Formats: sequence, C-alpha cells, structure tokens
Amino acid sequence: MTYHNILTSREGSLGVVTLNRPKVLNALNSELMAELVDALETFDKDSEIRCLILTGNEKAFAAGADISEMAEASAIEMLQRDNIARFDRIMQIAKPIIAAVSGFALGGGCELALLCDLIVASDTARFGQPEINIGVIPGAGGTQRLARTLGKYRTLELVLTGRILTAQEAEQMGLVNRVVPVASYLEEARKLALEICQRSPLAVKLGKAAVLKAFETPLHDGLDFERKCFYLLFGSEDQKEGMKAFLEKRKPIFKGK
Ligand code: CO8
Repeated sequence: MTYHNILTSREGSLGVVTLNRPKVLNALNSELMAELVDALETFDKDSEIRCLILTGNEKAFAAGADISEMAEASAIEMLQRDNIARFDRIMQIAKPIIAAVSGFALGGGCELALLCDLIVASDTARFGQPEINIGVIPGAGGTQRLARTLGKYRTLELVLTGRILTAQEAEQMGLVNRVVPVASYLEEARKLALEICQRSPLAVKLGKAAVLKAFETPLHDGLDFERKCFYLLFGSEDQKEGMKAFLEKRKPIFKGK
C-alpha cells in the first residue's frame, strides 16, 4: 500500500509511524485510518520489529476525526464507512505501541493515544474529548477507556464539558507515562522503546496481552490467563537464556524463540 497521509520508518528493531496531515492537525480521515492500520499490521507481522512508536508532529498528534468528512454524513454512511472498526484492529496489534504525543490529542486523536500501551507526552501536549462541542460524544472508545483510566468523575467532566487537559494535568491523573520538554519527547519515546526492544519479544507480547486482559475480564479469569502465559514462557529459549544469564551474571541475548 502506498501511504499519502502517514510516514513510516524503521530504526533497527523499532517501527515508527508518523501521522502526516499537518495542515489539518492530523485529522483522522478514512484514508489515513486505512493507511495507519496497514502500517501497524505490517510492522506487527515483521519479525525484526519489536516495538512501535506512533507519533504526529509538534503541533498535533491528531485533532480528532476529520470533521469535514463527517459533517454531512448520514448514520448509514457512518455505519458503512465504519472507521471505528479500524480502532478495533489497532487493538489487536500484539507488539507494544508507544504514543509520542505533542500538541493536540483530541477526540479520535485522544482515543488513538489511549489505544497505545504507553504514552510519552511533550509538555505542550493537550488531551481531551471535545466532541460534545460539536453535538456528539466520543465514538472510538473514549468514554470506556478514559473511565477505566481516570475513573467516573474525571471522565464525565471531560466528556460532558469538552475540557482540555494540559500535559501536566494528564500526568497527575495517570493518563500518560511521563511528560518531557517538547524538544525531547520523541527521543524519550525512542529510549523507552529501545528498553523494551532489549527484552524477550515473547515475554513482551504476553506481558502486553496479560495486562490488557485486566480491562476485559473478572480478576479470576485474568489471573488464570496470566498464569497460563507465565507457564507457557517456560517453553521458550528466551526463558532458559534469561535465567541462565542471570545466574552467570551476564546480559541475556534474547532471540524471540
Ligand atoms: N477535522 C477536520 N479539520 C480539522 C480538525 C478536525 N478534527 N481539527 C483541525 N482542523 C483543521 C481546521 O479546520 C483548520 O483548517 P483550515 O486551515 O483549512 O481552516 C486547520 O486544521 C487548523 O486548525 P485551526 O485553525 O482550528 O487551529 P487552532 O490552533 O486555532 O485550533 C484546535 C486548534 C483547538 C484543535 C481546533 O482546530 C479544533 O477545535 N479542532 C477540532 C477538535 C475536535 O472537535 N475534535 C473532535 C472531532 S470528533 C471525533 O474525533 C470523534 C472520533 C470518533 C471516531 C474516530 C473515527 C476515525
């Protein structure tokens, strides 16, 4: 697939996807969403890639779904386009995705960041669900993922008033992993990604799956899933190598086997 709305690059075992519609603050139109899913799924299948970064530019991660594409759409047209189903496909990506967010992460842009596994924010980042200002509500997971992350009252304030959070507020509320100066947010995301890249890819994959399970299941089922993943990893060469290296006081070499 040729991409017109995103850029992709490989940096060793790191795959980077950059949203690239700067004139409209990376508004998420159908074409961009299709390209984004394709790029993430391609990196996910690539055995040399261990971690992904999703980013925008300094001014905007993404200012939401493309309003010009939706404004006159009927309910049936929205259903037929079903851009939101693409968010479900991003949820199926097995490798960790780090959102490197600067500037606006609003509406669908905030929901896209919330789909990622870690969020590194620049001190200029702004998070919010302003859909209420244009007569709708979040549609790509915002009400559910924010409620699970921030709790009922903070989420309702954001969803019902459209209030925008500063990066510092988002950090205090536990919405982001860290806030760094705008000059270094991408570098910080890279550092975090490279740390993950050095771990066993199998353990990383199952670690992500097990943590995400916590949002889907009762505790007992989540614990059951975690235990099975834990035992399963004893079938990997990486587990043998990791524990042997610890005992031999050297750095492990993980192969993802
Ligand atoms: N859609 C389309 N165009 C946009 C969007 C958007 N979401 N956001 C900004 N733009 C465009 C502007 O129209 C403007 O274009 P032009 O230069 O041609 O007039 C350009 O980007 C620059 O924007 P502004 O001039 O408005 O820049 P400001 O710095 O003055 O303001 C804001 C920045 C505050 C971010 C402002 O642009 C804004 O409020 N944007 C809309 C934010 C919003 O309401 N987002 C929610 C959209 S609804 C949604 O996301 C639902 C998601 C559910 C499904 C997802 C499916 C993909």
